[in-house]
Amino acid sequence: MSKFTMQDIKGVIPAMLSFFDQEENVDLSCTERMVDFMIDHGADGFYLTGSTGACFTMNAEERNSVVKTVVQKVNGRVPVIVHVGDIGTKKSIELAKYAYEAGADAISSVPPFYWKFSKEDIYRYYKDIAESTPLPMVVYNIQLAGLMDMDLILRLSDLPQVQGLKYTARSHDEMGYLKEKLGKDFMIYSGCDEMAFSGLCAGADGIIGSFYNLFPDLYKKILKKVQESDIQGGMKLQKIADEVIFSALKYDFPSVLHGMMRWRGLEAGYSRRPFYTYKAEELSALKEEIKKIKEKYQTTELDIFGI
Ligand code: MN9
Repeated sequence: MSKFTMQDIKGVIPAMLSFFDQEENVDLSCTERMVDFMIDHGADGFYLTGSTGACFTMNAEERNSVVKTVVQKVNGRVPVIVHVGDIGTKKSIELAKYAYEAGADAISSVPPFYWKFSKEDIYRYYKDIAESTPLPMVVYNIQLAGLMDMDLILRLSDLPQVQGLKYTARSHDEMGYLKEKLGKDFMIYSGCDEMAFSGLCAGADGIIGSFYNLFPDLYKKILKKVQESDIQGGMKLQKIADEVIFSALKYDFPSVLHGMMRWRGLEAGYSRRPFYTYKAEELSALKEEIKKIKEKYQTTELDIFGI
């Protein structure tokens, strides 16, 4: 049974990568190491088997093995949200039931995608999954799956189990509006790592994203700046993070993150095809770019990369 309420799920939440070995098997011991690394460096929770976690390259058994391993390793230290999205309500329900039994604190899903589902289909998809377990549901609005409009989001938020929204869109005015309208107990998570600072300023309760695998510590400082109303300090840290992200996004994503985590001294596993796994030398130009960012901002924040 979860000891966290939905309102306890806040702060900096890595959308966890899935870690594979060189033969592309799910690497559960690497996954366990990464759980400790992220918690030790400020992670306030985990978001598992989502798009950053390459969930659509994995079968249900593999997704569940990640969930079980992480929930056990976390051992109640922070809450765990499990993304159960799939194109097939029954498949998602099975993943949701597993997440509940494994001890997750919330479930989440992208809308069904690929075929152009109607708003009514999408509504029913969420309703059916949300009603299949007692866990709260975090709706996930993301361009990759086709952004849902405001009417649909508001309709979904009326479902009692729908208690949060992960909002990976750049229209922060809408995110702020939703927070205002849905109230303090409806949790909103800003999903663009490039806009974490502005997302938090717009009223988001937390941030869920890919780069928090790499430097949750830097984003914890950004969160603190917001809490202290230090606009200049927060903007400076966000700019540093942004320049790193813009440089990293010139490479295959999220594969590049595994390589960058290695710079922090972590054995951070490999990607699964068709995601590419970089050799160290293929990322040397990126390292040079990051050195320049460090010099430009005269910052010690990027010393973590050993540059
Ligand atoms: O919502 C992630 N979105 C996608 C989470 O993967 C599309 C973000 O964390 C981005 O990866 C990040 C980089 O653009 O903001």
